[in-house]
Amino acid sequence: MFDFAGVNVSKLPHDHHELCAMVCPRALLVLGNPPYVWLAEESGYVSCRAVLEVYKTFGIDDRFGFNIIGGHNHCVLETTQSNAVVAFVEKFLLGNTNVNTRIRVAPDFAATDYNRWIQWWGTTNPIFPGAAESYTQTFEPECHQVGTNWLILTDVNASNGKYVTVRPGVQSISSAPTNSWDWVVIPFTVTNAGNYLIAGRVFCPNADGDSFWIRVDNGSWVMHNSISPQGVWAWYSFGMHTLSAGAHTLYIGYREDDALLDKISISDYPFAPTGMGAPAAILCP
Ligand SMILES: [Ca+2]
Ligand SMILES: [Ca+2]
Repeated sequence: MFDFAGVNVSKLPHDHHELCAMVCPRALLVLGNPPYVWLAEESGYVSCRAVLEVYKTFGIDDRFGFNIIGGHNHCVLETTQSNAVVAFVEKFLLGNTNVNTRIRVAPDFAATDYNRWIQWWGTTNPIFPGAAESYTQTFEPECHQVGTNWLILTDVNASNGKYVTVRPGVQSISSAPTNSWDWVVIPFTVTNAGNYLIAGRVFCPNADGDSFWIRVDNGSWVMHNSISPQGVWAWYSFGMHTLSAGAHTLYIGYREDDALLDKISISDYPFAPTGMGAPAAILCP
């Protein structure tokens, strides 16, 4: 459980959905304050979405509301939260049945894929959506824009038989290389806003050849160093990325030479592929 301590407290919606669901069929309003990290509001939000399914099942979803919003001190109500409290008091303590209590406010988590956690509800089979139901796209870097400082080389153990790597002796250790001829550029599109895992099938021979720079759209370059395992083709996670629906661009910059890149996977399934991964939609000779 220590994996979910400290700054990671928000990553595991654990048991509060059960605690809140026990309040049903009585009315319940959940309030939150996302900037306070230890309140774990993203998991609180997912828990609220789960609780809402319970109230819906009983046909009383007006009895459950949540307002998880920042911009106020700890234990101090923000204006829309005060209004939410008043609405619940009006309806459920004073009997004013015309008040709207279907309050679902959590602007910080508009891109949070809560459905991943609750999609099984009603099936009696509590499992995550599998890789087969996920939105996954793969790309062969050698078939996209490969800067002239890179080489396209062949290997029977590489997907599509080819991989890319920087020219020997060319490195960019302390910051990402700045010119387009230093990059591999892969445009891609996602149909839904959400969190996506970007993974690369890489071969890193040793500690002097085990790193890349990664950037998505106009974001910051992120260094990935000490990639493991070493000495084999393997999938490595370049991290989860929150993406809006629509077109995006992945930039890969070299860092240490000898690091090889075979394939890229972008998926809302939160685990890297195995083997060669799914076939890429765009191939080249
Ligand atoms: Ca290194
Ligand atoms: Ca390849």
